[in-house]
Amino acid sequence: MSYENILLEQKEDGIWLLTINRPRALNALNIATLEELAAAIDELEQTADARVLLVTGAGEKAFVAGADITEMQAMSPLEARDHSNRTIGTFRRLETLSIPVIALVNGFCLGGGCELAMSCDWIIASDRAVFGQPEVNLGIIPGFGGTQRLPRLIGPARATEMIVTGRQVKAQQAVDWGLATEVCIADELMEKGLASARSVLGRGPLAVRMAKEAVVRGQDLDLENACLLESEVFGVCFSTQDRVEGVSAFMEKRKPAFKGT
Ligand code: CO8
Repeated sequence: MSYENILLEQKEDGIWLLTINRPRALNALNIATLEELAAAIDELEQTADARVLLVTGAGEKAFVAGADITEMQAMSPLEARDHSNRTIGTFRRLETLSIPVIALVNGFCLGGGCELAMSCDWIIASDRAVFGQPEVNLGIIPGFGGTQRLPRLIGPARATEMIVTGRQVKAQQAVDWGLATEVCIADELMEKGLASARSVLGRGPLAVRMAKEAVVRGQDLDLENACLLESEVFGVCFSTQDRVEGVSAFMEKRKPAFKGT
């Protein structure tokens, strides 16, 4: 499928890259881009050899500088609510995609951009990354999940402070607070992302999928039910050939050859 506002490409065996590609508008998420993002998620769900997805923004200045503010000007309250709802659905589909999704953040990561990055499984930041939820400056609040995901990631006090003041935080602060996992120099961001993705590839594909499912779905449950979910998913792993291969390879002191079955 061809897209106008995003690029979806295979970088290496098993590793796919989705780039938000509107650098002249700092990759702001207009409706067309969000529709393409939803279509790309459909495509990735059908792509058997996709094992890890990297998400980034084109150009050197921004990951994504937010939802497209120009489009918001004429929105009615109902349209705004529907748009928010629809996009929250798209971001949830990214979050629950069956493969790990890594955000590579290379500059402004604001508003809807920060919300997109937080819908990924983890964030690697370049030293030029700046995170923030500046919506209050526009007289609105985050509408793509920011009021919910940010406090879950960095705690309610820091999140509320960021959201009600519009305070922006740099890469190292984001790492210190648990929003990003690591920071690197900008030129090395893609290589860091690829290295992180490659470190997933040698593992049992079904185990990776099950682990992500337990983590993502478990977040919404109380501890008792979340641990029950883990036991269920753990049990499912025992129905796979990968489990037989992984355990045999350990016993035989060799590298496992997982087949994803
Ligand atoms: N939307 C549309 N266009 C944008 C956006 C945006 N979010 N951000 C930047 N641009 C455009 C600028 O208008 C400019 O275009 P042009 O060259 O045609 O004038 C171009 O990108 C370059 O931007 P600047 O000239 O402003 O670049 P600077 O380096 O001077 O500043 C900033 C960079 C600080 C990032 C600045 O562009 C800025 O403040 N951008 C807006 C950031 C922001 O407020 N983001 C939050 C948006 S609201 C949001 O995301 C809510 C999500 C939920 C929505 C629910 C919908 C119903």
